[in-house]
Amino acid sequence: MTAASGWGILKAALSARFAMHTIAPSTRLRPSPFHEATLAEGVRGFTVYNHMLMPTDYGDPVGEYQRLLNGVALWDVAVERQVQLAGPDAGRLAQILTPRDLSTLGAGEGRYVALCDHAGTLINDPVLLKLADDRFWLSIADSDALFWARAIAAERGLEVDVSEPDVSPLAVQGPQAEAVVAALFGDWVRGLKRFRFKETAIDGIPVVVARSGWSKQGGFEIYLMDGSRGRALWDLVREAGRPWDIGPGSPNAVERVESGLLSWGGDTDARTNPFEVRLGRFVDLDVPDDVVGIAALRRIAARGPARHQLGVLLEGDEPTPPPIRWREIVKDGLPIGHQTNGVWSYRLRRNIGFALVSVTATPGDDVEVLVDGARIPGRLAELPFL
Ligand code: THG
Repeated sequence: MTAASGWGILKAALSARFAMHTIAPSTRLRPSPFHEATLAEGVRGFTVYNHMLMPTDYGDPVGEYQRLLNGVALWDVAVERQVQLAGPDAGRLAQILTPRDLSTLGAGEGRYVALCDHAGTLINDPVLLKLADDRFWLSIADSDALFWARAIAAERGLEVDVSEPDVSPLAVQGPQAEAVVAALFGDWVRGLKRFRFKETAIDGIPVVVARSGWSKQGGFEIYLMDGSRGRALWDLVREAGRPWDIGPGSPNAVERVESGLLSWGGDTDARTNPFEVRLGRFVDLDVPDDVVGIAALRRIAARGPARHQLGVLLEGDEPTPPPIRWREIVKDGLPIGHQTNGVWSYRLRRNIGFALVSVTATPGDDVEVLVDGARIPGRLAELPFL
């Protein structure tokens, strides 16, 4: 695949911009229970997420991408921390924290939800799991939702304990993920619908098995419920996946941009509301008035959001390095918003990204993107790209 030569250029450009640094060991950056396993796999790069290190790179970007699209990959996503709501008011607190209607959510079901502040700003976009009427997990993105949930619970006088349990997800993603997870746990996993889950155990390791994951290639997440067994669980999945040539990977920046999945904190800023980033379908305006932010969200919905999220394709057939800052987008000489992420799409053979732009801009519009001082021609597009 000629993408490999493209990658060579990208790597050269990257190393010119980022020197190689090390991360100081510290008990403040908590290791994942899968940390030793990922080191043994040859992990090469990390990002910081929820005050933890998350593997992002095993040294073979094209191979890792192809494994996700055509095979099956194993991801250490322990950084997707759980905020547990436990107690008689757990269900009330869950509904107060999100404008998505939870009245029909059953035990063993999950849902992708928006957390908003009182101004309707999106402050996290977790997967919510209902374990029982009095126990929920928010599987959070990269913001301190635990403190938020505690504060709201206390201010509302709710009888609920908010804590971080010893739970760490391991994602198995790709078209062969179902075969691997079925080989491990049994054929019942094939019947799981998206975001549904079951508590079970394997070799005495307590886990939750869910159909979910931050890719559009299908897959499961195995939530490890005993942090001392990380290596054991990793090795079990690795062994079960051998017939399908499983290998290590990580949440894949290229695939998620092609697929249109949101990265909170990367694609959002401190003023972004859910309507602007395609999460309006998860906001139910008729939830009770005590839901945090609902009054503001109703006002925004009535007025119509100022920005919306589209794709942007840049001119040129050479990979450019991923942006580390939002890039200004200009249309007819006027700034209309920003490109919020950027990757070289192996399938489209273009530099692509998300555009958070004025609603006056629409797919098909010709724009210019400011890339390191240069004005690169681009075109707005519908999301997802693929
Ligand atoms: N799994 C778990 N926890 C997580 C993530 C995850 N926490 C952090 C982060 N990812 C939360 N963000 C997302 C974003 C998108 C999706 C899931 C979590 C997702 N979206 C689909 C989509 O947009 O097409 C489906 C949405 C739907 O139809 O309901 O899956 O990945 N445990």
